[in-house]
Amino acid sequence: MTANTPSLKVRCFIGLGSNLEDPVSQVKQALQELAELPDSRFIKASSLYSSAPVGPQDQSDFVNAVAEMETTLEAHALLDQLQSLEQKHQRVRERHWGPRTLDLDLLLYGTEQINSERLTVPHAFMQERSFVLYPLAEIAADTEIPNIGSLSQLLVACPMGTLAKI
Ligand code: ROI
Repeated sequence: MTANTPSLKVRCFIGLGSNLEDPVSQVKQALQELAELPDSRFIKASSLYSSAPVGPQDQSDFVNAVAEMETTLEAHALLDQLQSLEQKHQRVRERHWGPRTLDLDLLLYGTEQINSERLTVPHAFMQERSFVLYPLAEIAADTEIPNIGSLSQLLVACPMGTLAKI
């Protein structure tokens, strides 16, 4: 069996973020929808967190969370599912690093490193973003980030900043 055998269950983590159109409801609704994805099992989600925007500051604070799933979908097939959920939320994304209705990022897919045109896993910048690392630590403190290091080491170098549990 190879890592790509479709029936193999892969543990993965998805980052959720929203700062438009009632972000708490957007994230809660998206967690529900993740639980209904085909060929996947929802395991758990972190608390919801608020944080000041990383990037342009002239936008509202974000609501963030991280979900743990188990899936038999190949990574790009899972990405397709996540993107169609984003579309369902009539995702608005006005500009690069600007406000958005719903962002669903595939943070980790098993221990795989993926660099395709559509997908970078581990997710780019996750190692320096408190709104990813602290929610992830809440549900999976022992996580190793492929080619980067242990989550506990990354947390030492990443202050919580404005991040707060809602
Ligand atoms: N900032 C925060 N705090 N949370 C996010 O989810 C988030 N997502 C983004 C950018 C615009 C980079 N900033 C963010 O895509």
